[in-house]
This record gives sequence, C-alpha cells and structure tokens, in this order.
Amino acid sequence: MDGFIREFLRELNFGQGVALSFSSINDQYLALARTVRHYLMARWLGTLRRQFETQAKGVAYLSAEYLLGRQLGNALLATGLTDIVEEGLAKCGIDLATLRAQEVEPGLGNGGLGRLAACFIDSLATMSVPCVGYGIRYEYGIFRQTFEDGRQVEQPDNWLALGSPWEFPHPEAAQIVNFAGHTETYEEDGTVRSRWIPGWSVQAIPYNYMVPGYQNGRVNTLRLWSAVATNAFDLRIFNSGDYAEAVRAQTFAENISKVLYPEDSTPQGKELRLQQQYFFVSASIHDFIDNVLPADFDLTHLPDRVIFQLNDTHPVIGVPELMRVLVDEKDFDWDDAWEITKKCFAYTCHTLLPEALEVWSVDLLGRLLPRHLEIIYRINDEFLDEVRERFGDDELRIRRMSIIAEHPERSVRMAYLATVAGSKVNGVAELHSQLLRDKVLPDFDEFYPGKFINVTNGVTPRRFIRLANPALSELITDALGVGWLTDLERLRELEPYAEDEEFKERFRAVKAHNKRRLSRVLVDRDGTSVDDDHLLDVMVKRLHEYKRQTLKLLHIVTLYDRITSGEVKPADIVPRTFIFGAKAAPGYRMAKEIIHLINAVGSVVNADPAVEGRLKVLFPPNYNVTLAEKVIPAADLSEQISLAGKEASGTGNMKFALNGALTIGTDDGANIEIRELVGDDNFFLFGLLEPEVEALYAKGYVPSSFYESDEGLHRAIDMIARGTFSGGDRGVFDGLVSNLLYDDRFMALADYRAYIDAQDEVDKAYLDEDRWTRSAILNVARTGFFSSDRSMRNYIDRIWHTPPSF
Ligand code: GL2
Repeated sequence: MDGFIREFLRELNFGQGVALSFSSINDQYLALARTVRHYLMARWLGTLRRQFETQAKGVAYLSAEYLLGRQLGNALLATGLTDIVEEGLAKCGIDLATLRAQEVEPGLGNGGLGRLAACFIDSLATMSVPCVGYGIRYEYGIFRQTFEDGRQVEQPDNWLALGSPWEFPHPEAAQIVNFAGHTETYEEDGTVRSRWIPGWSVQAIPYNYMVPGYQNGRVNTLRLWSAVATNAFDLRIFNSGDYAEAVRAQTFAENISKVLYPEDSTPQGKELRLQQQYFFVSASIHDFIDNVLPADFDLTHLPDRVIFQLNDTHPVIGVPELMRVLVDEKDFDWDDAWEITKKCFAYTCHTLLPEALEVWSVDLLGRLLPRHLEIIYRINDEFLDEVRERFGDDELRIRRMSIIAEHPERSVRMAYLATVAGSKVNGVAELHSQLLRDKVLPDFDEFYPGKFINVTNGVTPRRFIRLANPALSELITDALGVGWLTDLERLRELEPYAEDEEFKERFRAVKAHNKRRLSRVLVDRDGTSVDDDHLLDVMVKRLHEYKRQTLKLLHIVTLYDRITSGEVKPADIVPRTFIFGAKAAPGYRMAKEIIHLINAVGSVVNADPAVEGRLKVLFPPNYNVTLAEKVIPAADLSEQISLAGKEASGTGNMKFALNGALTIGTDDGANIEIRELVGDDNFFLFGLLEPEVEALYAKGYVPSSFYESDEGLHRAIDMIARGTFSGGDRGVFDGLVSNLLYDDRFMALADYRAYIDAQDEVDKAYLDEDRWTRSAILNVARTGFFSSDRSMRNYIDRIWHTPPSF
C-alpha cells in the first residue's frame, strides 16, 4: 500500500503539478487514474509483444459505437487493487467513492448496440482472445439530457473537458483517409485497371484505450480514431487576413469525429454519417495491415490472421474498402481478392425494423466514394450472375436480391452487401435470428445454406454484477466461493438456496440495501427518492414507440384512476415506485411527446395526496451506464414490454434478471430465452405472440376498437385526452392520443388488457414475500447463460475461429 501511496502522490505532484493539500477532486481523480493505469501497463505491453510474436489470429471488432461507462472501477477490479487503493487513499484523507464519482463516462454509443460492443471486448480480454476494437473517438458522445417543463432538452456531452486519463494518442501512427474525387481507367500489362483520384482527405489519429481482462494479466486494445485536417490551415489565405477561410478546411475535417449521431435503431442517411463510417473503417483496415501484421506479410493469408466483425451495417463500407486495397493498392487479381475478402468479414444484424436497415443513395455514395461504388456494382453483378445460374432468369428474385435497390431511389442496401460478403451472418437472439431468415433475408437464407446463425447476446458480469452490485456479489461468493465471475453458469449452484431461509433473508437485505443506495443517488442528483417498502418497477431503455413506454404509462394511469375514482382503496393497492430512464433521438417527435407525458403524469401523481405513499413516478434525466449500475440492482420488476417481433434481443432484460428482478415481458427478443431458463412461474408473460401480431396487421388493426370495448383503457386514454395531466389543456397530448387511437403501429392498445392483468398478478406475487424472493433467487441462479463470455465463446467457435492466445 505504501507503494501505491507513493505512486499516487507522485502523479499528483509531477503529473498534475499540485500538492495534496491544494489538490481538487479532479486533480486527485486524474492522478489516481494515471496511477492505476501504470499497474496495467506491463500487462498491456506484454500482451502487445506476445501478440506480435505469436501472430495468432485475432478479432478486429468494427463498431461505430462503444458505450463504455466509467473506467476507473473496472480498472481497479481488473487489477485487484480496489482494497489497497481505498485504504491508501483513506490515509491521504481521500474517499475513493468520491473520486470514482468524478469520472465522466465516455458515452460513445446510443444504447444496447454500443453497450454490447463494450461487453464483448471486456469478455474477449478476460478470455485471453486477441482483439482490437476499432471505432470513433467522438469529441461529443450521446447528448446529456435535461428536462424543461417536462420536455427533453439536449446538452452537448463534453466528456473530454476535465481531462481524459485513459487514452493514449498516437499522432505518429496517423492514417490518411481519402474522399470524393473521381476514378479513371488505365492499362497495365495489357489489362485495364481502375484507380481512384481522391478529391480531399483527412488524417485519422488513433487514440488507444486499455481493455483489461479480469485479473488475468491480459490487456487488449480499443483504438478510436479522431479526425484532423491534413493541413492545419492555408498559410496563403491566412497571410491575406481571411482567418476564418484559412481554417475552414480544418473545421470541415474535424467535424467528422465531432459528434455521435444520436439516432438509435433509426439512422438517417446523412452524408456526415457515411463520412464517419468510411473514416473509421478505412483507417482501421489500413492500421491492421500496416501496424499489426509484419511488414513482409503476404495478404493472401489475411484470413488466417484476422476476422473483421461488422457490428451492424455501420462498418459495411469496409467490404469494398478491403477489395480496393487488395486490387488497386496491392495488385491482387479481382477473384483472389474476393476470395480473401469473403473470409475476412462476418456480419451481425441487430434489428428487424425496416427503417433501421441502412441504405445509401447511389448518388451520395458515388460522390463521396466513387471507386467503392464501382466495386459494389461489380460485386453485385457477379453475385446476381450466380443467382441467375442457380435460379434462372427469375427477374423478381433478381430484383429482390440485388444489392442495388431501384426504388424509391437508386441505392445500396448495406445489409445485403454484408450478407453477400460475410462468411457468417448472425442475429442476436433466437427469435430475431429466425425472423431474419424467414422475413428479412429469406432469399439469401435459401441461397446460402448455413450462412445464417444465431448468437444470443450477453452482458459482462464484471460490470453488471460485480461492480454494480457488490452486495449481491458478496452473497454469491459466500455461497459458491470464487470463480463464478468468469464461469457464470456456476450461478446454477444457487438453486438450492432458493429454499434456504437464511439465504433468502440475506437476499432481501441485499435488495433493500441497493434500494437505499439508489435512493441516496437520486436524492443527490435530482432531489427525488425511492421508498423502501415500495415495489420498484423499472423501465429503462431508449425511448422508442416499439418499446412501448406508452403502455407502461397506461398502466400507471389506470392505477391512478382506480384510486382516484374510488374503485379501490389506496390501502388495497401494492405501493409502487416507477422509474423511467430514456433518451429520445432529438428529431424523433413522438418519442419526445412520450417523454413529456411521462413527466406530466409524474408531476400529477406525485403531487396528489390521494395516492401519496402508494404511487410514485420518477424519471431521472440523462439515463446512462453510470445510473444503470445503480438502478438495475435495486429493481424488483423489469419492464420488457416491446411488441413481439420488434426488439431484436434486448440486453437490459438480462442485466435485471441477473440482479434478481422478475421480468414482466412479451414473447420477444431474448425475453423468450430468459423465460425458458427461469421458468414460467418466475416470469410474467403477457401479450400477443409474433405470429398473432402479423395476423392482426394483415386483418387490419383498428386500435380504437380496443378503446371502445375496454372500459379501463377507455378511461385511461380519456384522462390523458381530457387534460388531467396537462392542467386541463386538451391540446397538449392530442397528437399522442390520436396516434394511439388511429394508428398505434406497435399495438399498445391491443396488448393493454393482457398487460394490466399480468400487472395484477405481479401485485399478488409481490404480496407473497417468500414466493417473490424464491423467484428472484431463481432468476439469478438460472440466467448465467447471459454472460457475454458465453456469447463470445459462440462467436469464437462458430464464426471467428480465434482461440485464446496466452
Ligand atoms: C439493438 C437492438 O435494438 C437491441 O434489441 C439489441 O439488444 C442490441 C444489441 O444487439 O441492438 N439494435 C440497434 O440498432 N440498437 C440496439 O440496441 N441500437
């Protein structure tokens, strides 16, 4: 410990340039972060050296998003230093928790997809599998959400402002990334070849981040790219006095990595977004070839050294990029290059929503990346020739399968390109993978037998159990001993404890402790609190109509109505605190109206003495990984209520179950697998099944008929429409109400009654404390399957073939 104190004080004095007695909390946090990273350094350098020596095959995970969460706690956990550091700091009069709270989390992702990438790289490091994560170092991550009069207001997320002790910039390893211009043909040795004459270029500067394995001596690398201009400014223009014009190019270039696009699952086809995608993918592929492979490496063997995993369609432009590198830059024959390329990519699809499947207009792609468009055309021509060979001149099929869509405008379907190029295509939960094959890409499934597989998502137990829930972790370790954190199926051994009175008592104490901890956090950040004796009912996830926060609201309004109308006595209702956490994409109108309504309902309910002590609605702003780590361990009930067939997987659902919350959920995404594992008795299932949803759409869905025929629903909607939550103003939620009554694309009204009935069952179950605790323990014991270590094992065995390398 003395060694640690010496190092820490040294960092404070020599790194921050302050004495302990004059240091700010931020100084102390930065000094601590640098001290801790020193402890990881030998492992990191060792990993890099061994990687170079063994030349083992590794994963290059290409992802536009990494929602990392705070780094300090994880680094301490990985090194096993937490206790020493806590004691050492205490000797200096410093509280470790205060320093941990000082860290601004890097929010370089929108939601589940970005968080999944962070879990995956954690697991690979812990499993000693070589991996480089590649992505973008956004200067501004996901916006900071505040509320004004209940409406969402977005603030820039200036996460780098107070210093960024976890990153290592390497300007000397910059890559040049080109854009625009034109292509030309030329002849060489009797063959006609194509080349790209770019119009402009930017530099990509890599920033390295440590990805420590859990107490295993390994540290992998996350490499995020930042854009800067190739020339800082034009000296000639500068000298002439037009300063703004002189730095225009610089501003333009730096815009590329300036800000994360805040659309989750519904991307907009903006030019800057395509620039971002090509920027990081091109830099990453070149980086791998130039810096990870030895100088004399024969690229024919590239598939023996790397698999580029495409995290959704965002990095798919990497496919024509690798072809261009091989054919144009490395002089490979087209067919040989295509054989290599096909083996080097695999594609994960994360959605079923048609609007989320990216397409780029040929016009835009041709302007920004003219050579890539040519390459895509040729890939498509050859692919369609193969289709013709198999199926004859089936023009409808050809049109359906073409990578190039003709309507509504000529465009490139990136998911098709990824499917044609990828050695494997995977969905992220059983149902999702099945629907992907049956509904989204059926022609491709027929054409490529065996290419489509499922790998159900997972979450890292290091962050989402050990760090987020120390009390539960201790209880588990007391029962099972050590080792479960890297072998999560061992949680099964907890099953007998579901009948053990003492264990049950301790388990309840853990929940109560976590509720009090959450309450303190909420008091501090928002001045709100959670009541100890309330059922804590939580819905945290992005705001999207398909996830149906509105259905949750209808439940709350119904309970409120039951009490205020006198239908039930307040004392007869199970007291509940509802917590929402959700950001809406800034341009998504309906999502923002729903946020407004949640806050409006909360204001009225929380202020009404008639329901005091019985119902409470909390909506802490700016839900992020840091808050998730406090909310999830405290929850009793996990809301996973998307319309069946719309949520590809969900990963929050897994985190809640692993922390001992019971799920109320539809037959959707990974909910299905959770229910199969925990058993019907320990899960509240409700709602239409996916085929029933399809049948209802086909027959013609009339939401108002549900409103007409269900009194509870009628009353709940009327309360909103009448202005109960908007000071009597009927206009405020007009759009939202009409949308529900006359469109309701995600069938909240059709599932309302089943949902309310299931919630009434929840109340009954909760009143039986013993039964509830038993179910909660069984949820923990039976969901070890959802460790991201297991997901990674699946990818490794079935897609990547990258064994651990020590
Ligand atoms: C998502 C899915 O919506 C979500 O169900 C899934 O769990 C994650 C990770 O696979 O991917 N797809 C997507 O575009 N976003 C997701 O969170 N943003």
